Amino acid sequence: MPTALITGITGQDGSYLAEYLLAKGYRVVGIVRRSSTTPYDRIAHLIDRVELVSADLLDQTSLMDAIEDAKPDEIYNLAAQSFVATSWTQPVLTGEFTALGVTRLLEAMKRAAPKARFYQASSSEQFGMVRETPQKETTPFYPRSPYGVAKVYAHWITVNYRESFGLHAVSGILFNHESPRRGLEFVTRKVTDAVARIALGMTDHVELGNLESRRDWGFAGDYVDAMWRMLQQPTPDDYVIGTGKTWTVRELCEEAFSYKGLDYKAHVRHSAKHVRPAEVDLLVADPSRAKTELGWEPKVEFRELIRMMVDSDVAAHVNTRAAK
Ligand code: NAP
Ligand code: G4F
Repeated sequence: MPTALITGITGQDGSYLAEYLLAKGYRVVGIVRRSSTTPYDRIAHLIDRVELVSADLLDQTSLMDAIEDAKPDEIYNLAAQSFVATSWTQPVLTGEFTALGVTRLLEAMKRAAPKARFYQASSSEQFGMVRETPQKETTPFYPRSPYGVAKVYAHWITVNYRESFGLHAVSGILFNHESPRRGLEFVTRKVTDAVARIALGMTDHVELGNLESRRDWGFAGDYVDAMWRMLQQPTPDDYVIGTGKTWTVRELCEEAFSYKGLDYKAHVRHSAKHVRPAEVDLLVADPSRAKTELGWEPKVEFRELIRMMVDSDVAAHVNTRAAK
């Protein structure tokens, strides 16, 4: 039974990856950081089947201990300060978690499990002000936020440890991926949750920023399969993962509101509070290399994804009401 160590197991991707690897027969060890509460909502259904260890990307010793104890065959580094907007208000902390945290983890792996395979969660935010469209593995990076800058560092330190020390370390450059487990601050979930609350009469509007930016949105459940496939390759390399289609935030609103028979124009208000100091205007992947070499393709398309999220948010609010 192979062992996988997942940082960020309590996050959106970590929960889907843990499910996926358990179904493949892995022993799954997840790193959680100490908290006065136990915010394990996304993995509550898996809690008896995974092992949790306490460690933090800010703390070198705890990472060394976690790797020494777990003895992983595969390490998936999904932990990060992952919300782009927060990276302007907490730029130093974002750099510590999202950039230097990766060096700490690679250093721990080099010393405690040099034969393990390492996955780094790179991001399409690294393409930022895009140099070509669609974006592929060779497209130059031009990050537009402290988060994007931190991810570029994390990407290159992963390449560097591969080339310097022969570690089997790869980066998946993943475009936006969403699900009913997406954090409420990200725009897809913010919109689907608002549609649910408006449809149930709990509120009448939602405040958004820029409606014209374009994203390549896929389903998180499909993307964790790509992570695993990358680590099974005989030679470590980096891959772009996305759908190859792009939608504006405005089109996201149209789709989500019209699904419940609503007109987004009557419910979406502009708020300068949600406009970013620098924007990433257009992201769209060229995932052809992943298709050819990994045999990976997305299964859930945009409309199905948004409807799945609206349905889930409606059900959650109905259940909460019933429980009161
Ligand atoms: P997420 O839901 O925000 O989850 C982030 C995880 O990181 C949480 O489990 C969080 O733990 C953990 N974490 C944060 N700081 C930590 C620290 N100092 N030490 C240990 N754990 C820490 O993010 P996601 O959407 O699942 O994304 C997973 C990874 O993929 C992230 O690295 C993200 O930047 C990257 N990525 C995401 C997308 C996307 O569209 N989702 C696209 C490209 C790349 P707590 O629960 O304790 O907060
Ligand atoms: O949903 P978002 O916050 O995601 P963003 O910034 O694209 O980042 C996500 O995807 C990255 C991959 O490219 C990941 F690396 C990262 O960790 C994260 O998962 O914003 C999407 C777009 C932006 O253009 C933003 O300006 O939506 C626009 N937007 C407009 N109004 C808004 C809002 N975004 C948020 N979060 N909230 C708004 O009110």
